[in-house]
Amino acid sequence: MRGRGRFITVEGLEGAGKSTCLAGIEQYLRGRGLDPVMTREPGGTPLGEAIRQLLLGFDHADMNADAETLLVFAARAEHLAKVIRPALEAGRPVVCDRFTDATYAYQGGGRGLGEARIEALESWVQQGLVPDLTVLLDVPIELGLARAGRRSAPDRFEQERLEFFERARAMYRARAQRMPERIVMIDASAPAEEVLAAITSALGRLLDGAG
Ligand code: Z5A
Repeated sequence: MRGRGRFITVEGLEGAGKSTCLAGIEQYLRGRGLDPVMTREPGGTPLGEAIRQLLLGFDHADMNADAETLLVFAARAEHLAKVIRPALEAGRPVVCDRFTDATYAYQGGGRGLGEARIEALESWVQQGLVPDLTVLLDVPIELGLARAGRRSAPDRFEQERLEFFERARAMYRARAQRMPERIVMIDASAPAEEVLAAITSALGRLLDGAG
């Protein structure tokens, strides 16, 4: 019988290069004979995608930070039940573009909610399931914003002030320092090929049982 699949998450501020790296991660895993489920948060299910619209759009632009956090976890509960757990139990790797570290960064750090309430929701919703590997693409805020700014109109998070992203980045980095066995922080200001090489090397360690 196959074992449980590996759960891999990719994190970073906007413009860090997550979308760019996800294609390379999928290609690497397929090259290793695996059949990964590629998904994202908020989203990944019809309900999750509807919640994503609420979170990123401007219809409820002034939503309360607790409400925002609960919406993120509502989408996550559905995602875990319908997509993530079934795939892991079937032995497939799951690669998720953002997960709970983003909640710590954006709601805990950015919105100033702190970690305790997020820990409580994490333990309720995830029941002990945490990623096996988290790739944190770390970029200076201005560089990430400049890269992202080349594209479309900003969403509700992208139009936040610089200090919001500074707090989010500080939370991401603090968590990476505290959990080096799970979170691999990569300097994402490097050229894309170098970033991908660092990611595949971390994936190789995970799959070969050394990480
Ligand atoms: N959110 C939250 O608040 N709480 C939560 O719990 C969760 C999420 C899960 C949506 O996330 C928002 O949800 C997010 C936080 C919130 N908002 N913010 N900010 P998202 O992941 O969907 O959106 P995003 O962070 O805005 O993603 P993004 O802007 O698409 O960033 P990216 O995927 O990291 O960047 P990219 O598209 O790969 O790259 C951007 C550009 O840079 C592109 O033109 C690339 O060609 C270029 N690029 C990428 N890498 C490089 C390198 N290495 N060198 C040069 N150029 C590069």
